[in-house]
Amino acid sequence: MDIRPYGDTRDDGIIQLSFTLPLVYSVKAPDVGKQYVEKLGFHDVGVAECKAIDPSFTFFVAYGRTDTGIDPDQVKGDYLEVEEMDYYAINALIKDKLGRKLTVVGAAIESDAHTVGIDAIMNMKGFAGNYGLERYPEMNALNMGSQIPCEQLLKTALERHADAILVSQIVTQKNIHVQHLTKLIELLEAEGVRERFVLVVGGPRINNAFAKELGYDAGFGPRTTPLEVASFLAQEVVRRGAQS
Ligand code: B12
Repeated sequence: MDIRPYGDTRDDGIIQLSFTLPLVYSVKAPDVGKQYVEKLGFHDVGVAECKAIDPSFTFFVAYGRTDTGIDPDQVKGDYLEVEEMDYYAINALIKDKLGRKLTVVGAAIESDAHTVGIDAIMNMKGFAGNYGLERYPEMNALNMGSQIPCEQLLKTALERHADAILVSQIVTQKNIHVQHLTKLIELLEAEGVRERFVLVVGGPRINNAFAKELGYDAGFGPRTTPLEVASFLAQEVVRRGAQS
């Protein structure tokens, strides 16, 4: 069954939009914004905000009604549904079911210099009110930082007998992330060690379906929290341990 946006009453189809036009502000500007939103197919359009943000740009907040709906049941994809646990339950699961510490190494690989994403997940201080993986007493977590060649990441993962490798890829210009992520998979396969690791990639333009296509076990996108990642790792490593 189709659903439509909720603005004032159920299914009224009202959406709020914000956008900037390369337009010098004038008394005509609100009408330019309104007619633009109408051209997008909205009706009953109102312009709530219209302001110069620069001598040659105008910013708008508008609302309008759409007749378009969507049936959520028709939306299919390869989504990762992590059963989120709390910090104490994750540590207890590892201790009781794995019987040893869970080892994880992480890095932003190759030319990618962005550290904040991998830090958010791994650093002791954590992110979004969650502790990072380094804080977990039942985890041995090593954050190698950024611009780490795939060879060095793999060498460290092997030396530390890691259960999981975490890769961050932020820059996606000209699909550079695909090249980097494929390089790591090819290296793991060439060394015959792909199956030893739970292989996870994250970044603002990563999703689970894309990660799976490239041969990774899971992909995490924007706004990922350390708890989601820690829950996934604990459950997946324990599950694999039970199978072997
Ligand atoms: C800070 C920053 C930098 C800093 C990085 C400093 C540092 N120490 O990290 C500096 C100035 C060095 C930089 C450089 C560049 N940057 Co920059 N940068 C940013 C910026 C402003 C913020 C990124 C950030 O810290 N986000 C906050 C973190 C918490 O979010 P996140 O990375 O998405 O991480 C979350 C999730 O994605 C996920 N996640 C991320 N990694 C992982 C890993 C795992 C395993 C898991 C599970 C989850 C996970 O969890 C995190 C928490 O929720 C963004 C724009 C933006 N607003 O996002 C541009 C941005 C990422 N940069 C960009 C670019 C182009 C560059 C440069 C190429 C610019 C240039 N021409 O020189 C260089 C690249 C250098 C290089 N070799 O990599 C582009 C990327 C565009 C693209 N699609 O490729 C962006 C989007 C800016 C833009 N709009 O153009 N940048």
